[in-house]
Amino acid sequence: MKYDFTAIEAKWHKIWDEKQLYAARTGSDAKKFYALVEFPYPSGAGLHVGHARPYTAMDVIARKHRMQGENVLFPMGYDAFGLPTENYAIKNHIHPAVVTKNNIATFRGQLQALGYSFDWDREINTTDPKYFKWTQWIFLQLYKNGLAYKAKMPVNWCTSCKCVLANEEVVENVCERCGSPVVRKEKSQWMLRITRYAQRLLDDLDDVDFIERVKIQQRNWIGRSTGAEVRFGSTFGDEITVFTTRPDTLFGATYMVLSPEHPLLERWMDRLTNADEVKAYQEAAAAKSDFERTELTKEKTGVQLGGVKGINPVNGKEIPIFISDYVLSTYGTGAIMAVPAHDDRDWEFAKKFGCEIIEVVKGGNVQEAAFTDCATGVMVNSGFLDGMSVADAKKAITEYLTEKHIGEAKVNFKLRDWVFSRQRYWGEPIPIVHCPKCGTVPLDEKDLPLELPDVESYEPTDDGQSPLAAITDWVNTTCPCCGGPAKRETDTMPQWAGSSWYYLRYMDPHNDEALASPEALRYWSPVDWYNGGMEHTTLHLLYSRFWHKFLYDIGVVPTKEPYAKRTSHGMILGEGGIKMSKSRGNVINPTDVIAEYGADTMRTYIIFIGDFEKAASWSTNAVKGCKRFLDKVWNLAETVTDHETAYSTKNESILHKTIRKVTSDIDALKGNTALAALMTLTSTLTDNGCNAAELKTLLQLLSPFAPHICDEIWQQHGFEGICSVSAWPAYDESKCRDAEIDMAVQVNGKLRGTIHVAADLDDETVVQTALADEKIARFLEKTGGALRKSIVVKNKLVNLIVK
Ligand code: ANZ
Ligand code: ZN
Repeated sequence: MKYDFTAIEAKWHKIWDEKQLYAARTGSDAKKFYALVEFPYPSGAGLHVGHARPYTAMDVIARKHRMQGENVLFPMGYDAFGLPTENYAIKNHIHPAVVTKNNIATFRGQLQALGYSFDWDREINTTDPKYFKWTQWIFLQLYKNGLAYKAKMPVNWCTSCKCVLANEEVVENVCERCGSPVVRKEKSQWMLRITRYAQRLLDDLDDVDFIERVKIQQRNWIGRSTGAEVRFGSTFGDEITVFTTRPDTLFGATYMVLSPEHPLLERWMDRLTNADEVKAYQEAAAAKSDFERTELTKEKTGVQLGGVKGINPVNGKEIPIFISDYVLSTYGTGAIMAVPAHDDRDWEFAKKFGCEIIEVVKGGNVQEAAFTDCATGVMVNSGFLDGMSVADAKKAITEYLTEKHIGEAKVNFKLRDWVFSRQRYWGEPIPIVHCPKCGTVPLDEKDLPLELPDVESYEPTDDGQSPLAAITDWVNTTCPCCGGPAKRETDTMPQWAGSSWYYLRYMDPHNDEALASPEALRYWSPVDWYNGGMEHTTLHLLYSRFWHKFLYDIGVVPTKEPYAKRTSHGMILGEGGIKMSKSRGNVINPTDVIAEYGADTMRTYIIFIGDFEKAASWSTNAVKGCKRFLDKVWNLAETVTDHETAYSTKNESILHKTIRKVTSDIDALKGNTALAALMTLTSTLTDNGCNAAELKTLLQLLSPFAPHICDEIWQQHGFEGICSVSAWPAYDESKCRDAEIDMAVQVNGKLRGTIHVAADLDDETVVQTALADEKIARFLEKTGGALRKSIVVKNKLVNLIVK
């Protein structure tokens, strides 16, 4: 019979579905295993091979754990709100809901064609009102707990999406999504206080099994800095508080810098002798992004404030004050003491503006370059700190500042609050009403979900208003508090909202009373293994850890962390190692591969392609190689006609060894080497002959990778049950030893005997065994020759040259 993968795959999809073969059972006594992959954004382009890699890898793991008797939850859904759908809808005059529905249908079809063992009964869609009811409910809890607030602040504005972006969405000054330039705009925004969780988000990384590069990226993003706040005086009387990580260098502060947005400037403006110049500089700075402003290579700019001086609190020295855009308003206090001798940026600025450079840590030549080493230097020109190490000086000065009430120790985080509103249509409406009498009023929970109105046009406006603002019927409402006329909030939530808690919904997706029942949450939490893209490390992964911790604090979820383990995959590149892109025309569509070679080949190949964590490039030749491998399995099965229940002695050792290897490789994300071992096993069984027991084991080991063909062959041979839910084969460590073989022993090229040794034995041991053999030893004694040289042909013969 021919290996008709198309018919076989269709047949088994139907059987798996009818039998609900991969359904997860909440409350089961079996050990639970929750395997999660990042749900896709259902774009118009359909599923691509970049999805297939992590999905297949996790499916292999889920299938193996299921065969090991665990109660596996492996769910799938769609993260369907967002700009690309909305932009497509605008261009083609189709409602985003319709676009979403069509795209989801395409994705679902592709995912099913790949044969993933998802529990389809738990499928979710973030744009479903039954789902986003709970996204809105979480927002209300955040609001009631003081973690959601509205604030006017400078935000990142994408000139093309006409929408604000979170810091996490701005990459090198352009919009992460569309690549257009990002500018700064002062706007009133909904914010989430993720900063309140900064320390816990950092500390609890110690308790989870995330790959190291994920932990490092999150730690850097959270960016904890320890130092001190110091209150300087000024000749205008006002205090200027600065944040510094180097309070030890206080005696070396020769000027100060305020950010162009610093609130003191407005207060001082009338008294400054160069107010016009200062105002012009402020305007220029406002047009730049943080990225442009802090770029290290860029030339420093600034303006000295005329008519005012700062006063260093430790020595009473009057020093100039500048404004410069290299000081950000959003970090620390928005003001710094500048120590050009020991800070690179300050040094550059001082050279350009002719500021004094005073060395306070000995060790370099501070007129030539800033000396920034704090491990070796000794304090100088610093009064009572002189002679101390930097570390000791930090402690001493911080104590001094505290005692004199001019400063104190301070911890700062780089992490900023999360800008949570978007001026677009296709997102969750924020469930808030603005009442002229009562102010900001949250909707009643019983009025959730607050659905989007049906509209004709959802084009964004240039004035930065959400398209919802134009739908007066929807906007005008009554205040839940006083019953008077009020207006709805018209901004919507960002794409990241729905994905911040979706893993909880899978635990109990049809619940109308709660986001999930306490029993389901207790049973399934935490996610045992979550694989996803590195690009989400400081976005989705961090946001969802934040929401989870909040839900833990209000008693909704039972664990502090959502995910016990996090891994990440490398990218799939086009043939020849270049990035796949539409413009290059080298995008591989999994559907085409499935049509030509079958889903089992596609799955096998995407795992065989290389180290899971590293980038790998597509090779059509290697796809064909994987197809030939499955053909070989198919052909091998046709040779098996017996009903043996035990392995033959010939194949016993390789079978046990392969079980051992595949069992550990799958959980180590080394599916590629597991498959290599299965290819070797298939060849060996083909050469040696294969019995029914041996075929069964081969099929079970291969089943997580290529489940359709294995279920089919299993059924054709009348083996009991269904292969993909049969019990994972066990191995016996004692039988994993190497097979034994006979080797010919020659003396000076003539056959003189044979030895029985373990296969693949090292040359030296082979020679020693040959010399020790009774017959050979007697022969050598008789001829009286001494060994001069030996030649070993692996697993075949050893030739002893004697004289
Ligand atoms: C004096 C000093 C001397 C500093 C020295 C450094 C070296 P991190 O590690 O990033 O926290 N700084 C403080 N607030 C700033 C702001 N809003 N914009 C730009 N720079 C700011 O760095 C903290 C250091 O960055 C602070 O310590 C301050 O310069 C500067 F030898 O104070 B330092
Ligand atoms: Zn009211």
